[in-house]
Amino acid sequence: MIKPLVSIVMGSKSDWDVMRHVVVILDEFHIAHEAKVVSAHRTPDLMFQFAAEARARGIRCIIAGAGGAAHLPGMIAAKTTLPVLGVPVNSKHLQGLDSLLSIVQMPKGIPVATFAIGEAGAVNAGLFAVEILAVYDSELNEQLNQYRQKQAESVLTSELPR
Ligand code: RP5
Repeated sequence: MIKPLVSIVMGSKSDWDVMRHVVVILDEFHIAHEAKVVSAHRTPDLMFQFAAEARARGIRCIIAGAGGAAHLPGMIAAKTTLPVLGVPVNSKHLQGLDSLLSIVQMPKGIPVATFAIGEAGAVNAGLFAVEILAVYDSELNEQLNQYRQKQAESVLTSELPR
């Protein structure tokens, strides 16, 4: 079995609807990945073990999505020096603003790269992970250029309804 390079974790199965967009991006770039539920407050011991062992397993970066009091990305970042990319998941009562602030307002010393709330954040976190891996991989970088080229073409050929 191919060893995953990117680990996608989320606080609950209910985050999958947002986090599945990360998987779509990583699949598109053929990046080996894994996805699992790891909860900061419901399974704290698992979270610590996961974060502490990730680097030795060959993981290069972790994408962590959570909603509400979203401490998962920050707590994982506290236990590893791998880059942690945080995705704020839309929440029921505060539409993800709580998630965003919980993830982005990390006190100094332990960084978490924070993305937009919901699907846009999940897609961009996936693309950012590809960019991290492409720093020393010119073939992957070429794929990123092609992705952007396709995106530009779709804007340039878009037609508005009359
Ligand atoms: C967080 O609480 C999860 O990341 C999720 O976004 C939120 C709600 O979880 P469930 O009650 O749906 O399991 O831990």
